[in-house]
Amino acid sequence: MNDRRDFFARLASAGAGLWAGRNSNAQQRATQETTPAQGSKLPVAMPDLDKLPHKMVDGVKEFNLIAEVVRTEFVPGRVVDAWGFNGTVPGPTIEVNEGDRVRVIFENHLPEMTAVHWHGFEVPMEMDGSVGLGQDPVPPGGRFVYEFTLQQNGTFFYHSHFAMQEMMGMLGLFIMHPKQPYSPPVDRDFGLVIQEWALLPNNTVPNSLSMEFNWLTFNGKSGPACTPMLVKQGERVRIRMINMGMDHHPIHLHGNQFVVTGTEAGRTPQQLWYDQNTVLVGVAQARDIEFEAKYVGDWMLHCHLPHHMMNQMMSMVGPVMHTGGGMHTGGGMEAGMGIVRQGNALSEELGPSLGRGMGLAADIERLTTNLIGPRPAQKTGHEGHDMSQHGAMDMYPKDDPEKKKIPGYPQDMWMPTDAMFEKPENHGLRKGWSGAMGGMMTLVRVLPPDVYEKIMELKAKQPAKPAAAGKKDAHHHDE
Ligand SMILES: [Cu+2]
Repeated sequence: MNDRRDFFARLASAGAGLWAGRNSNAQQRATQETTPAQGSKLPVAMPDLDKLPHKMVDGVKEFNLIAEVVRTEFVPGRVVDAWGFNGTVPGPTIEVNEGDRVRVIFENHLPEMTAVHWHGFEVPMEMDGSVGLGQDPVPPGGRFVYEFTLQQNGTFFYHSHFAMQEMMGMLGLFIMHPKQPYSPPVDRDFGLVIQEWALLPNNTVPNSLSMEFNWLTFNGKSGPACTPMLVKQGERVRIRMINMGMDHHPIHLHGNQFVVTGTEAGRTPQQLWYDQNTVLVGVAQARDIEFEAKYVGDWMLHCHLPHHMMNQMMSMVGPVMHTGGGMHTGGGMEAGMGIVRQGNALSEELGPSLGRGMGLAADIERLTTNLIGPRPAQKTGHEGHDMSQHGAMDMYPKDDPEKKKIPGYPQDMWMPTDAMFEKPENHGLRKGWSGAMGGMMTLVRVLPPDVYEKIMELKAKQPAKPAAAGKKDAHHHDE
């Protein structure tokens, strides 16, 4: 708690100088203290995700990439059995330079065929990873060697070209640094992989058939579990984002205007840059944004689709009944996809289920409830569960008959869980910060130098994390 108070004291003094003259000394001072090396070889930082190591073999950069089942957690306690690469989902980031000769020794540890498509790469068709057209499928236990020379630069990615496997998570970032450094240079370069998932309650396996998504992730983590991007005031920042899923995501940054400097096809000419604060990252697209981090603060970066700003909560808010029993959310697959055989979409029977169903078996999903007061036993025969005992719903008085009369009430919930997300990168965040974070949401923390250094100190004290099972092979080949 003392740390937190100190932080705010420091923040207040730093802010006073800053806000007195946004274009003056505070910024210049911060710029001079920039630590990372500038230039085209500045490595891309991937919050919550690893890089794939390589070894040099006869002048070729050789990578070992393994497709496999990956057990992961989107937030603490939300266990997911997804498909990824080398022990992570999304897969580790591959980072090379324009002009490099690259060899990827790919192994399939999945129980079915697959291959790796190199999205946007100008490589021979036999190396494109489109099964049937350019190559045979890689069978379970099989292996395939991709090799190409890369004459492009920018933010690219790799993924399985089997649609259902894409929705199981088989995606990774592939950075090609340019021969001629981009201008202006940046001090920070971050990468974010955008994915969405359909996960039924009490089920760890994504439903790859679903048209509805209830978990949204950056680099395999959902807010508030996403590790913030740390920046010192005055630095120039690039954030690269790629999207593979069923939805386009309008990604919005708080407190800062940015320019879009690149797409999935590489660098955008400077004449085409213009100020924005929301950029649509469409399916199969990449967008690079850049900005000067002028203003100290903890700035949200998030998808602005309302349901993408939250985790699995859709069953519990929205048009809820106030009589206590609740209604089914989620019908069968047809209802979940909005197909109505009889009645109409707004009828009492179908209303809450349409567009909310998570597909197969969704009819055993929990009932909606108004969350006020004790809840009667569900019709499924399970013991009634009193949500008011969670303590997270303190915002709502336990019994308030007047409020219950207001149409639509309640909508949002406030569930701060700061203690679950204590890590150096979150040091000094305002109490209750985690209540604001959900779904596809992370932070760009623009820090005064002293707070930045304090966090670096805390990070240095952290024990090294053990490598995941699938990553051991890969680390062998590190230089
Ligand atoms: Cu979105």
